[in-house]
Amino acid sequence: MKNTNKFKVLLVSTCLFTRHTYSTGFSLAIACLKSYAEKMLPGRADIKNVNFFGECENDFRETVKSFGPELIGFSCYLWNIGIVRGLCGIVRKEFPGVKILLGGPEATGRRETFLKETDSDFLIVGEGEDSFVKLLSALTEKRRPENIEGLILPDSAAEYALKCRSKLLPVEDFPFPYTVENMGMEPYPEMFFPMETMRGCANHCAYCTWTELGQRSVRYYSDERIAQNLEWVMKNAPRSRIFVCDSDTFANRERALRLAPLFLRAAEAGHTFTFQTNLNSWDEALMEAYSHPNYEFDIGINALALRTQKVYSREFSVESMEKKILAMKQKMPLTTAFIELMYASPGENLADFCKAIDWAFSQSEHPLFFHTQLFHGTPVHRNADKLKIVSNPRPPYYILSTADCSEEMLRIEDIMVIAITTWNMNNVLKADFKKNIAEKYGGSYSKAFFDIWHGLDGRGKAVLMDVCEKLRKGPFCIIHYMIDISHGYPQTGENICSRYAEAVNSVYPR
Ligand code: B12
Repeated sequence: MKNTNKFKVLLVSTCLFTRHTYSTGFSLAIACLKSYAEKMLPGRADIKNVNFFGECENDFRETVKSFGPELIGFSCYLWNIGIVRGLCGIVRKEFPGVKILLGGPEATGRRETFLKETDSDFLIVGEGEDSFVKLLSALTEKRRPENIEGLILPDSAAEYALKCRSKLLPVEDFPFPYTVENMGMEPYPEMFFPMETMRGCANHCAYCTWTELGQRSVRYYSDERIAQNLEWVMKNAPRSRIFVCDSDTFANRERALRLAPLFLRAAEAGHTFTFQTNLNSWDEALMEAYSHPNYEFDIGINALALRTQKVYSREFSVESMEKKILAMKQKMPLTTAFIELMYASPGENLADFCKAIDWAFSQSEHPLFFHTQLFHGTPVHRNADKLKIVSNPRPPYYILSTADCSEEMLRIEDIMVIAITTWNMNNVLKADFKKNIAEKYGGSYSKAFFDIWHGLDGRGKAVLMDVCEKLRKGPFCIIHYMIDISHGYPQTGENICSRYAEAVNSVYPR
């Protein structure tokens, strides 16, 4: 029988909707927190994990009423902070005795401002395991949680809140997270399945939330643990898409080579994998080991303009990248590789952007373009005034203008990536589009776009601008649209993605 005297904690993950590509499954973050807390404080807390999708206020109320938590922890990312704010309001009004804890990248970036805005009790920055256990330990002993690394309280000094960091634990301390209770849902075939093989990141990119947190200390899970994770997924969630949540699984080449047979076994069993990498450590041996039609690589190139690379602290040689991409095509002909470029970045003007778009298409059939977002807590955010960056204060925090690009120019860049990606992936239009680009525009996608754009009448331009504005505003935003379209999601039908695609295709000159 359940011990009703235990301290009850509800951990909540929310997501606005389930998208088509990379549709969200469960939150690995709260699964990790619950499993670690139960290992460290056995029998002391009753922790329940829930994942809500879409409108969830009523389901949330019902869950709080039936479970009766004393503490509710919200996992905060840029895609859910609007929802989290609303749910915090419900807790304050309808469940006044319940304490609120915030954590995750968005809480980390916004810190005490977010704690105060939501009238919450506790905020944990960075990796949450250590601070969460120490907080629970204090609360279950009815002590005031004090001197806990990574924990911000409403009365914490501003200077402390700014500098505060969580303690990074060795990953061997983390127990196996995949159980129905930890995941907060039953696994099912072909689900989206997040899995990490490491923590931390060796890079120091100035636009990333994690840069300031000492997460450069990269820590790797053991090969045995990764094998155990994969076995579990193969058995319980057959053919699922395993999204490898690492900063770069291939940064350590020797390890990646060693792990290759484990991933291959799961790929052969029908799983598809998404990996993130920046190609720095790739060589032919690695390419041969990871050549499989069920692998997808998201290759973060980020920025071609040297001035932007400097602002981002992410410099690389374009020439060496080209060599690696060419070798990948030869050694991994059936593997999908998405080249990912950021645009609307400081240091990049419209001409640089056109060059980047043309370069990306010279390298890849379907590159992906990310409108740069200004995340709270990042060096770029702190230097925004100096860099003359104006951004939307609301998520997804798109940069609206820079010293190098006016608002109008950045809007045109958005329209350009939306239109080019849509036409390039459309089954009916793509042959004509590509033929024209090769024959009339010397292979330049940007020239082709501007020619089409200038030839459009007022109505045609208005259609593209309307799609662009709606996607800028979200919640289904440019990046979601781009990812779905680039993955070949059908461009006709009754859903938001295909409705936008139909509008964009309707203006293509035939
Ligand atoms: C997996 C993933 C996704 C998945 C989501 C899967 C899911 N079900 O959650 C997919 C592919 C859908 C996705 C998409 C996007 N993502 Co994403 N994604 C990641 C990724 C790679 C891993 C996240 C993860 O699960 N890590 C493993 C867990 C264990 O770590 P964690 O999430 O950080 O959680 C720890 C702490 O944050 C903290 N914590 C978290 N929640 C809570 C709650 C409490 C109460 C406490 C105390 C602590 C706590 O403790 C946890 C354990 O240590 C991260 C990058 C990274 N390596 O972290 C980006 C990241 C989360 N994504 C990001 C972004 C921006 C996006 C996109 C908008 C696209 C883009 N521009 O890149 C889209 C849009 C998503 C949407 N729904 O609209 C940003 C978020 C920035 C922010 N401020 O919120 C990140 C951080 C990448 C980055 N550096 O820019 N993403």
